[in-house]
Amino acid sequence: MGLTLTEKILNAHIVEGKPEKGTEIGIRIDQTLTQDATGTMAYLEFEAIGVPRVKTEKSVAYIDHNTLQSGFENADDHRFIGSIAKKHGIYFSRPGNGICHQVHLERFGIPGKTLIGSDSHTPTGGGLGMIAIGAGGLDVAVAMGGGAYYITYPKIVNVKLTGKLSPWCAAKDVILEVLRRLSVKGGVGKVIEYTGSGVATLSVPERATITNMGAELGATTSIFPSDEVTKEFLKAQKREEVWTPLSADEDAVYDEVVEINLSEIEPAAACPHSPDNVKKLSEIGEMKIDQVCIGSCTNSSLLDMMKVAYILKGKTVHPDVSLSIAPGSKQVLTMLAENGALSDMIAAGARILESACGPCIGMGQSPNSGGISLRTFNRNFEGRSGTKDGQIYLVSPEVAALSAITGVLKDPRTLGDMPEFNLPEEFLINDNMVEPPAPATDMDSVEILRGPNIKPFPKTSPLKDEINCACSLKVGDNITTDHIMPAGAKILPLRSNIPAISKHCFTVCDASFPERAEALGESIIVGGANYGQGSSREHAALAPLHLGVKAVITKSFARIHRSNLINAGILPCTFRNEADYDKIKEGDSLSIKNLIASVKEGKDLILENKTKGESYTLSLELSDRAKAIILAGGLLAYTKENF
Ligand code: MIC
Ligand code: SF4
Repeated sequence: MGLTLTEKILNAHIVEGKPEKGTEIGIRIDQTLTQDATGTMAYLEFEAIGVPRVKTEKSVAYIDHNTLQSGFENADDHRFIGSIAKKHGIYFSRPGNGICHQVHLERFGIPGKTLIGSDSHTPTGGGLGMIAIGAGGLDVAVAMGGGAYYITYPKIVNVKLTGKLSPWCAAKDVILEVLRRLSVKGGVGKVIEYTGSGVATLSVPERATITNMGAELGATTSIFPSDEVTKEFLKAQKREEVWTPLSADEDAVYDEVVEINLSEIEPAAACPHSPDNVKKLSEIGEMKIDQVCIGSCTNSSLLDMMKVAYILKGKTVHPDVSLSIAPGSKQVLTMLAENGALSDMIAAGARILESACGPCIGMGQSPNSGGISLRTFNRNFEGRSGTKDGQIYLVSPEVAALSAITGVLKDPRTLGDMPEFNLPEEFLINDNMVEPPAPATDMDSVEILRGPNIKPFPKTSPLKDEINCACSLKVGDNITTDHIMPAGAKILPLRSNIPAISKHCFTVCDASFPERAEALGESIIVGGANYGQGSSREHAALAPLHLGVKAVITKSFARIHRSNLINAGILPCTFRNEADYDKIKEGDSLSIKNLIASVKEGKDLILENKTKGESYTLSLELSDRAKAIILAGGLLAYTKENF
């Protein structure tokens, strides 16, 4: 029986476990990446593990998220990350060099390699034929130290592409169609593998848009084959030598097949407040808009920007609209400056932002009250833009640009003929903003620069045999990490300070939660289905840990967040009977006994609701390694014991 591309790469990297679906495997990690909002914690954890030099083939630390620097905190974090990278063998992509995923695709990604990154959009690398997975900071720290990364051997979904995109229809519309069909829960436990004759019609940046936003499916990752198109891209990046052809065997067997004819794809938008709330533009109609933001790791490549510049050329941004553009990397921005496209954007009235995440993570450019904002980004969760009642629609760069000048949501097919947009034969290569690490022989002389906002990893302790506490919070389905640990310009500066950031935990849902949890000392959170979807931020586990949360009981969890809870030593339990969810109320007094033996033996837990005088069965499906982590009180303690 033939193999899928996912199986080929995973199997070649397995260091623990067997290639059996649904079982846990440990894989060797070739490359890691971090960004600054998760990076400080990841490097504090790496330091705590105590390995002197990274053991990966390449590890890169990017600064791209917290670049507003409205106080000393972010600048201190940048200096900390720069110095720790230099010491321990990590390449440092300085602020200004671009968004981690865009730069990694351009300069570092290699077909067939494994990459984990402390950012949920790490699967962008799947556009180059990598197995690229988003993970918590602690998992990345362990991988930098040479440890394996553990995942459940995934089911593999084949998205078979045929046909060719019609003019003005985009890769973004393709992934929106996949999201419409599969939903934000549809990818959990799965890898999405793209095949079919349509693949060859898509450039690497277009493929990367699709794999990037596969994160919104909840998928472990997404991957395209490495073919002649990949080779041309790498050649244009002067990296042809890293290319290898990679694809699934003809007779590969998939767990599910989804067929998409690219010729039938139409411009679409993900409507508020979920990336899978997808409608065709024709269904939404030409509604009036207030803001357009173009950029983010999903849509900020040179190709995207050239299309935007073409549409804006000689026009003026509509008087009722504010347009911001953030090209994804220094390479993209420089090339736009050199070929004149940047002038066309500026002349049209675009507000040019630095090459960074910016508005995507609520770092500036929040829309007006109730404002309708079209964004080329990947997430439109409520409040993420910084404006609680902002109405965010996710669209392609083509839709965004044309709407910016017309003032309404506009179908770009009304533009008529589309010129051919091709990637350049040679990209402009200048890696002067990537600092190589100090040679191993000099590492002792590198001083680590630590600002006052950088606080150590929270204390954990081994699992106790009993939990007796109250339910401090009950929430519904599809809670995102933006609900649990909001981002934005005010809170992001606190990413290296868990006690301070914890004061904002869950405040989107309930402003009094942090105080209540702290007063209770210990508590349990109850949630619905797909709890913890979205970002990889381990802060969504570390803040509850700091606030004394011992267990989170839900109908189901999103993958990365569940691992982050285990890594923090918090029990991720699910209801055996989902109807029991309805029986618990906030404030109920809860108790779980015999924890140590139940965890060791993999038995169900009994949750006693003392307020109601009822008991419910909870399942806690843990691999042997996860059991050991939970018993030790988290991955850091476990790693220190076992490394
Ligand atoms: C995001 O898009 O939500 C982020 C910000 O990039 C996060 C990481 C973070 O919270 O720091 C992610 O996607 O993992
Ligand atoms: Fe940055 Fe936004 Fe991409 Fe996250 S989704 S890495 S915040 S650009």
